[in-house]
Amino acid sequence: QIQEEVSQDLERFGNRLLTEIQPLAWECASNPPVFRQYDAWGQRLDHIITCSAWKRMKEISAEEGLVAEAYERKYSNWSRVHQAIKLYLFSNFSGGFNCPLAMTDGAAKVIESLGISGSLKHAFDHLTSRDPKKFWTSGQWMTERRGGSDVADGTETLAIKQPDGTYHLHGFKWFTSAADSDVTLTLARKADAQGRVKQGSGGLSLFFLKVQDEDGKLNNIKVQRLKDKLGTRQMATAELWLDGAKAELISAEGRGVASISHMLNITRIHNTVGAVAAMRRMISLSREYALRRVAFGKLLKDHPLHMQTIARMEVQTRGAFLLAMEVVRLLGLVETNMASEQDKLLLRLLVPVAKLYTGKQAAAVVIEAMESFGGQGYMEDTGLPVIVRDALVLPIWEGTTNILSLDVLRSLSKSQGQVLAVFISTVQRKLDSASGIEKLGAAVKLVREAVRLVQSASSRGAATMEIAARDFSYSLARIYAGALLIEHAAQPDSSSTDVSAAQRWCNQELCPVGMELRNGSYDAQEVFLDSCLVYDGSPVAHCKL
Ligand code: UCC
Repeated sequence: QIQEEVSQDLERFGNRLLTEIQPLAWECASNPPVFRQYDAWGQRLDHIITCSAWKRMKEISAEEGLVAEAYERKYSNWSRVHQAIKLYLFSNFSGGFNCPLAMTDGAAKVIESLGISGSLKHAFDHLTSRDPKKFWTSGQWMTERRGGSDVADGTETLAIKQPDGTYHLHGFKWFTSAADSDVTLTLARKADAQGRVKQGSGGLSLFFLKVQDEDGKLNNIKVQRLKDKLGTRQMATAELWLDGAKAELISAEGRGVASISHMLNITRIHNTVGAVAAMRRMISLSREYALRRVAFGKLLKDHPLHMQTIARMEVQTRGAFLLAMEVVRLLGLVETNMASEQDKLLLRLLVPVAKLYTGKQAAAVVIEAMESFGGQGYMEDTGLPVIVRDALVLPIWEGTTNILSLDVLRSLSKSQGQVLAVFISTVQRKLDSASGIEKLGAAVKLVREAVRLVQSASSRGAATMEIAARDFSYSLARIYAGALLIEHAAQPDSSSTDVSAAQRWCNQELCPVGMELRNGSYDAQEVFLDSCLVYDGSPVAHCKL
């Protein structure tokens, strides 16, 4: 019953994407936002002007419940999967509107995690509304000049308490994406009566603010300029001065990072879904092209080397898709109180793993797929460069690969290794589902060996683990996706291509951290050599120069 209802909704949405939404996406790409700082008479305006198609995307997002779906929970724990599939379909046709949706979902999640009360109830209702007139989007103003990664030390914005209990924020936000949003969450340091602030993570609190008042006047915010970005140009990212912006403290004092991490985890999941969507879209186009394009006397599809190239991308995309959906499945369980403690731990680990791995995969796959069109792939009027540019932000936005690798280690140390224990037992269970299936035997063996290696790697000291963090995280991603592909291929109704995808995935190096440990890559001498290689000599000598 549910499956039928959801399938019908997805089919209807798919048709809407092709007929109504795709042309809007083109319009968004051709009419990026414009910043008008002054009027003809030199009066400050600070208007970010967006095109009508962008505004329509907001209405459509509400109508389709692209955020609401996750909070109405009509399908209980499966609502998140339904939402994720709709976002997966929407992503490449959204004209960049998937970015504000990610942050809006994240803001709703933060409010839900804090308990939906008082004025936040009002905001939550708007953020999760299906009514286009009522629907609000949210920003996430976290990055300041001193750091997008090192938020704890990089945040300088001050919050000064007012007699009415609200705060005035003063500071400069360096990247504020979807700057035309209705509301935002932001971090700031609360000043005491003497104007002193606490430095570091413990000095940061989380604030909620409306970007404009009822008359459309900015909330003591000045727009310095719009960012000139490589991609996501349909969406306004701005530099903003907060010059006494009125805000509400919504977290416990000093718990800003922990509170906003709920938002980060949601936006990282959106990032993962967007990464898989970009890969799938490029492969679909590439596959179509191979059916039509003739070279050297035959269609591209009849050139084995060309098919091998696309097949390799296909295997990557299938692994990424299952990883993304597994994360979403776990999120759905946690949000409906149906998750075990193990599910919660697994989700904590897999969010950064999936985000960092699929972001890198997407960047590689979209470039490879662009190449499969030859010179045409490089031409703007094919629309392909937009997909490529937009995908290149995926490894950067919401935490770079190395920062997320460190987050993987954070999840390990905070849980005293429990996340890894659950990871391993879950992988083993998935592999067990394929026991006795001969054609999957070799793949199962390879994953089991990789699990043994990654477990042994995890027992290294903190200093080694920090240097190994990226390889360790890649190993987790490859092992988990391998187990998912095997589990999928072990289903009674699986196809031969499901089996082949599992086999091929597992034939890659599944545990790079084990390999690099054998190579001694994390030894002190190698680490010193890294710097020497980077600076072509001793790093000390370089400094003297
Ligand atoms: O700048 C950016 C934009 C670039 C491009 C923009 C244009 C294009 C846009 C296109 C859109 C499509 S993006 C940059 C975004 N920045 C980030 O994502 C932040 C990256 N940095 C981190 O994630 C760091 O790891 C921090 C900020 C979380 C580290 O902060 P701390 O304060 O040093 O970390 P702590 O002390 O380890 O954690 C503080 C608390 C702890 O909880 P308690 O106190 O209870 O022990 C942690 O367990 O926060 C908790 N925590 C988390 N909990 C930290 N991270 C998490 C987490 N992921 N999940 C749960």
